[in-house]
Amino acid sequence: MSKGKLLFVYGTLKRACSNHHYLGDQEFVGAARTAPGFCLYALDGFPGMVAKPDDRDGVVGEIWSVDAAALVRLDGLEGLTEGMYRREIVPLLAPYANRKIEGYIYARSIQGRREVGSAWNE
Ligand code: PCA
Repeated sequence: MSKGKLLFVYGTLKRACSNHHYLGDQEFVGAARTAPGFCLYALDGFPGMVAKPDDRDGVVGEIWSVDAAALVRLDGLEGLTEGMYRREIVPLLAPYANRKIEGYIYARSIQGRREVGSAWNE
């Protein structure tokens, strides 16, 4: 039984990462990777995914099925109303291609931040 909306997570919300308890009672669907054109930057103990036109590898993460209440908590955590992240459709590779699944795109400047490539493992 699906909880609701599918969400792509790539950072602290992943299993074994620091904010994963926000997804604790939600449903894991599977591992996923974005289409090429995205990369991660290290922010203050968490990553930000941004578009990078010449990227070839994409970003790895997980698909979770989340209910409406959890999504409200996650949007609060990710600072959507403060303009920290935007929740947007992220193009993913198979088996999630063309599924209109959203993830959190970093919405502030990455100037001076360290690029960490495809995977967040901190
Ligand atoms: N949390 C969200 C966005 C970045 C972060 O650390 C995630 O895991 O997808």
